[in-house]
Parts: sequence; C-alpha cells; structure tokens
Amino acid sequence: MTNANKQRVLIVDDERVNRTVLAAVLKDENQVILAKSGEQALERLSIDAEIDLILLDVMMPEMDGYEVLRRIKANDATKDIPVMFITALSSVVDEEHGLTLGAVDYIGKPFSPSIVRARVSNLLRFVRQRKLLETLAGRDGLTEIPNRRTFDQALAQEVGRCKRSGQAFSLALIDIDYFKQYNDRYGHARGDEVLKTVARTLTLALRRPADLIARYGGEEFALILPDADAHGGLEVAETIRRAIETLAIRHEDSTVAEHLTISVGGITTADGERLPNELIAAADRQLYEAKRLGRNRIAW
Ligand code: GH3
Ligand code: MG
Ligand code: MG
Ligand code: MG
Repeated sequence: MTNANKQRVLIVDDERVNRTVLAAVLKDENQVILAKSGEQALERLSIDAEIDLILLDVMMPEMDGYEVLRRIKANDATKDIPVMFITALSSVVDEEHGLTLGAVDYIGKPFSPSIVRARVSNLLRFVRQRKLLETLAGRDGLTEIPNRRTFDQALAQEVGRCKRSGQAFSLALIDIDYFKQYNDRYGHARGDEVLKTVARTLTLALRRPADLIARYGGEEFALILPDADAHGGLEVAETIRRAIETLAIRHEDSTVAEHLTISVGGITTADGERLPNELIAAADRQLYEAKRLGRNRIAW
C-alpha cells in the first residue's frame, strides 16, 4: 500500500526506543509520524490535523500526556482525533484518569506488539467508517454533489470570513426552468438523470477550488464564490447558464426555448453583518426577478 492510502498515526513519546518500537509495529499498515514531546506533537497538529489516531505517552518532561490530551480536546481542529495512551503508569487510577479525559484506549507498558497492532487496527477501522459517513452526510444522494447541509456550513463560514476580512463574496441560487413540465412530459426518471447532468455540468464549470456548488433543494442549486465581486460572479453565472444551454437537453414544453434552461439569482456582499438566511433571501428575490423577466437569464 502506498502512503497515500494509509491511515496516519502520530506517535508521541519522549523516549526514542519507544518511538522506534511502536513505529516498527505500525509502519507496515499505517503512515507513522513521530513526535518526541507534547509540544512537538501540538505544533505538528497545528499545521497538519489530518491525523487518524494519536498514540500518546503520559510521562514526558515539560508537558505530560494528560495536558497534551486536554489541549487536543480543547481545539476544534483536533478534538475528534482519537487518542490512545501508551504508558508505564498503569494503575487503575491512572487508567481511569486517562479514559475520563477522553482517551479511547489505555495500554500499559511494557506492551505486546501484536496487541497494540490489533487495537490500533480495530480502532482505525472505525475511524475509516466514520470518515466515510461524514463524506456521505455532506453529499446529495442523487447527484453526489455537496448537499444543503454542506452548503449551509460553507455559507456560515464565508460570512464569518467576510466579517473578519471585509472581502466581498458572491452567492447565487440556480433554478431549472419549467422542470415540473419536464417531469410531466418525460417522466420522473428522466428528470432525475437531468438533475445529475446539470449537477455535473455546474461542477465542471467552476474554476477555483474554493468555489462551491451544492444541491440546495429539488431542482435548485446554490453557489458560493469566495472573493468574487459582482463582475466575477456575473461571469461565472453567465458561464453556467450557457453551459446548461449548450447541453441542449430537449424540453418541448418549455415556453422559453426548445431545450432545458436555468435561471440564476445572484448577489455580491461585503457586509459581514448580514445573516446567511438574509443573504439567501436576497439571492432568492433576484432569482424570482430572473424568472419574472422571462427565465433563462441572470438577475444580479
Ligand atoms: P419555474 O421555471 O418557475 O422554476 O418552474 P418549475 O416547474 O421548475 O418550478 P416548480 O418549483 O413548480 O417545480 C419544480 C419541480 O422540480 C417539481 C418537482 O417535481 C421537480 N423536482 C424536484 N426534485 C426533484 C427530483 O429529485 N427529481 C425529479 N425528477 N424532479 C424533481
Ligand atoms: Mg515517557
Ligand atoms: Mg424551484
Ligand atoms: Mg424551477
């Protein structure tokens, strides 16, 4: 297995021999990262929190393992990373203390390599499952693009960023024109296929990695464009409107065109004081305007 597919285990121990032995036990199955102190571990986590499991020694000079765990739990970026103590402090009181602080497991030293390997492997299986569930929970089941829940989180984050930086960003709602008629004429299954195609097309039309397109509801999609002013926002909106038109999906019951079209309502804001739902309402009013003006168009 290449390192890219391996799960990542951070080993924190002040004694070199312990780090070496643990690394030897785990390195075939996992990507192992070493830290020789609590400070070094926290420093490492501050630049790279993509760690699946932390094996943590308790007795270390300067900062002990209990304090390291407390800090890991106090930080939003790291609080969900499971921590397993591996320590010579193996009284019932020590073990209870470690578990109460939130460690998922507590292994006494000297340890049996095969037991450590098995416990780590069992735990990492759960971590993998949890990650998969998290990914699925953020995606729409039909189109497989981010869902409303992911969008709401991203919008809240963007509003926060805007409040701090004063940087403008753009937000747009996209709605398929006469989609009810499409379903009525071609059937719901074909309608579902169209939703998938539209989702894929919208996704491919985005250029910056930070841009987000989500399925907002039935046949509505929502778009966040960080750092985009009205000019940039309009340009993206026009690109996607044209991209959908170019698909030339036949829609005989549309009164706008003979093929499927979308309408877009967009806004640009640098006002971090407006709440996410106020921004959505403003974009929705623009969308309504685009519909009222004849559909297959953008109102910004
Ligand atoms: P308008 O141009 O005003 O937006 O007209 P419209 O017909 O698109 O608007 P309306 O909101 O009345 O209808 C939306 C339709 O989208 C109704 C619903 O059947 C369809 N729809 C919503 N979700 C799905 C879905 O998951 N699959 C399919 N096939 N259709 C869906
Ligand atoms: Mg130690
Ligand atoms: Mg709609
Ligand atoms: Mg519609």
